[in-house]
Amino acid sequence: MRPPTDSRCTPRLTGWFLPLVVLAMCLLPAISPSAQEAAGTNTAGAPHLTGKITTLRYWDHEPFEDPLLRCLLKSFALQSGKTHKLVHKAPEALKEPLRYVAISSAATPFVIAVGGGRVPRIVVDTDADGDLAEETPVTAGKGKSSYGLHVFGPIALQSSPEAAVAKIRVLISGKTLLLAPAGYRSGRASLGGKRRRVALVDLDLDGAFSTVYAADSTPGTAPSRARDILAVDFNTDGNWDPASVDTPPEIQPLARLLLVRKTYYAVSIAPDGAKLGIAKTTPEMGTIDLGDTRARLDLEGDAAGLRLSTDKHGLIQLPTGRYSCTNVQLTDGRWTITGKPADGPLLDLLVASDSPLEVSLGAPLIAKADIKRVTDSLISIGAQLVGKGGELYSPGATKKGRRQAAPKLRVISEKGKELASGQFEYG
Ligand SMILES: [Ca+2]
Ligand SMILES: [Ca+2]
Ligand SMILES: [Ca+2]
Repeated sequence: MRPPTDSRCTPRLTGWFLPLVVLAMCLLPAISPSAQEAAGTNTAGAPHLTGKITTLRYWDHEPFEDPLLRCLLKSFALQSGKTHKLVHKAPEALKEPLRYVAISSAATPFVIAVGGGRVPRIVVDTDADGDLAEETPVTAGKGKSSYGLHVFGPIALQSSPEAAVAKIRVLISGKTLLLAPAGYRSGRASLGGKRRRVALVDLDLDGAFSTVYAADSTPGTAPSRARDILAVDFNTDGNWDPASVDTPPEIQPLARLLLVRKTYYAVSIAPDGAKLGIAKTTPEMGTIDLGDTRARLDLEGDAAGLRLSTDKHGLIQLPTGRYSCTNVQLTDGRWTITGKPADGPLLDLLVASDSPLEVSLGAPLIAKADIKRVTDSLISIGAQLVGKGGELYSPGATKKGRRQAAPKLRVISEKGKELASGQFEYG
């Protein structure tokens, strides 16, 4: 096993300022658990496959040896304790002290218990019934524990008697547990005039590869993240880039449409993921109206994952559906500044065909200091700009594609005397 080396898959604060006091960060790569925590699923079994049909083969991989699974690893903090609220029968075969983690990002939440000892053993509630006494303990794979990581699995899960079986791998390092599907399906499909590698991942671990955005989540809240993944090697470089600049993100939550250049494709998937249908389509369209603001939005939704810019009238045309904005890039043609919606209406946008959806974001931007007390004598100060829609921007702007100097900080007393000063640094 190799340690993680693919920096594109490691969460970064690129474009954000590290606080003046740099806090120790997690040593292991992970998709933020908070971004994956919402529950609820909508398993959309495709009624029939349409368009060109591609056969996808299942590949079993070690998470750190596969670029796609490495990007999808999720990290969880292990909690000490003799019991867990989701467990009514504790594991009998593990030595104390026990540690637990609840995997709430799965279609059905389940618990993993970790036993003490030099080489940890784990018990997974494979049927999510809260009973760990019936489960068989798993020992880390031989010869696969290196760099302080213990690797377990593949372990089969079945979230309900009707559900298909999903397989996971679990990695443990100290107080951190990492989880990934044990494999995924992939093949080559014809898209946008080229044959491109595509992959399907059962990310919510319900055994089906066709789980899309849950359109029935509570209005006004961020939609469910429990959904599967469609990855497309858009730039045909053989890698999966979750945040490519010049192409759509290559790793997207699964949706019913896929946009390649200016063409929409309808995506249909057999629930077992073995067949993928892709057909050109003309979807019903709606409009987002940003008024005077010029911006590029990254959107996730039941219709599609999209990266779209306003036209000269501040309008964005897109398929009707329910979306969540994940990134905003404001621009005036020369300057750009990027931010993320923190909460509020940008997380839940309902686009219909009858009238444009007016969305308020961008200027005026209000400067805000993000102050945290690290110790009694140490304070961490970060800088943020807050937009009209509650979105948070890095104060670092780019001009004609070049990043400008980081801003400075001055701490002033009530009498106007400078007490301290410093320069923010890019992280
Ligand atoms: Ca069980
Ligand atoms: Ca699934
Ligand atoms: Ca690529």
